[in-house]
Amino acid sequence: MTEATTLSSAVDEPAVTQKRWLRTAIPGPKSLARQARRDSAVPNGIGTVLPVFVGRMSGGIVVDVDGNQLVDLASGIAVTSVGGAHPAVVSRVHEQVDRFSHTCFLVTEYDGFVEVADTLNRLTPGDHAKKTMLFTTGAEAVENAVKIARSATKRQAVITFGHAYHGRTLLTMTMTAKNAPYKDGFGPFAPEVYRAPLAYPYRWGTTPEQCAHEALAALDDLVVKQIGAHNVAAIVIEPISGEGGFIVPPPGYLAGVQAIANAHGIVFVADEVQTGIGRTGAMFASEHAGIVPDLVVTAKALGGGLPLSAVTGRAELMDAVHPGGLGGTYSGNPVACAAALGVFEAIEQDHLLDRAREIGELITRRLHALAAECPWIGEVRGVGAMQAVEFVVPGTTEPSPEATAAVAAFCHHAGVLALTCGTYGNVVRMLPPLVISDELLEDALGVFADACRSLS
Ligand code: PLZ
Repeated sequence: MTEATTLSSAVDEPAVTQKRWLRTAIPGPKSLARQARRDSAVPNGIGTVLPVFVGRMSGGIVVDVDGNQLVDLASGIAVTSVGGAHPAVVSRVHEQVDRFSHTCFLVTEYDGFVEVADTLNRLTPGDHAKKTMLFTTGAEAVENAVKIARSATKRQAVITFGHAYHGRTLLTMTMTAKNAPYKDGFGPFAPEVYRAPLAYPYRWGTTPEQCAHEALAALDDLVVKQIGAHNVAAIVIEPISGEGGFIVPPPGYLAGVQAIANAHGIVFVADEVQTGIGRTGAMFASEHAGIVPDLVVTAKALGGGLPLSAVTGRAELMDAVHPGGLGGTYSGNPVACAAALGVFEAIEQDHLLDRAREIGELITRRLHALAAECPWIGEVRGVGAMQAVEFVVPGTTEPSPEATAAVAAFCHHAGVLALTCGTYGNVVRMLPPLVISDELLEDALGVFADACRSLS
């Protein structure tokens, strides 16, 4: 991919040049003209990072309706990891939609569903017997992982962590850590959800080893003393917290969490909705930590832009639910399954796991050099093509959401689509599509560096 400067697609238009290119201010006049209609038709409750309307996506480029070419460092929040219109996804989607778009797997069956399940059973960590159930959204899959764990253990309590994000439905919103904007005013929340502190090395104030040790002691206390281990159905954790700030836990921590779960017959669930399907340079982030979750939750990049999610896990757990206990009208929609098979094909054909690691190395090299000259950068962290910068008030560890917002705005106006995240709103994250070229990435990182230099 690195040598490619243009990418063609099925759209009957010239290929999109893989170059950042601004014709107008961002947002441009055509986006602005659409905004009034959007504002009157769509509620204020849905915020938009960058109010530009998109006309096309190709490789590492998002083309807006004004013809501006933005560098994509978002991938629609870690969804279009193989690009927004990868030929392997596009052709399979076309082929499937020409045949049929839906049957409901609860009514009649189709091959794509079983093929995606088989593939996830093969690719997820561990060589034990596994089964997969498909759903539509990440939140729905997390909810179902909890249902499966409760059904299998006959227990009710669910443990989640500080800085966690698991979705916006009642249960997953309850499991999510941050109040605003996700939970504020939406209570009462679901019962039997407990929260342990997350090992967050940068903010723990000790060595990483001590951080892991103390956070595990707190989890053990919660399980054994506060809830009672025999009441705990599941421990649910993101191997790297996504919305919470791309928090990479210290070595040994995730294995320690798994050990506590295993010791008490608690179902250990990895929420790999943001980290999974190649993002971190391994198919699953769990692999970096050497953990083997009982259940793995995937979504986002799985469907390559079409809504598809999954719970994959130990066959005996998955089969603990009574027939008819799992379902959903759109669960494992055939077009979304076709897209997922295209995603798996693209990852293999384009060597995108290797590419995610290369992207990670390139970004880390540039960001560490930048951190040495920019006092607003508190920490650079991430794994593979999931990298972030935490911004602080210079000379302190006090979060600076202001600097973060300023850097993001600078990038947006220069045509680089970067996202923020973090419990304190002080993290800029980079989630480029894995098909982005080195040249485009270097260009975007140059803009990011200029944005950091403009602080002070
Ligand atoms: N688990 C780890 O990252 C979704 C949220 C966007 P859904 N993250 C993006 C927003 O603000 O709504 C996410 C995640 C992890 C679960 C989910 C939920 O996935 O497909 O959005 O339901």
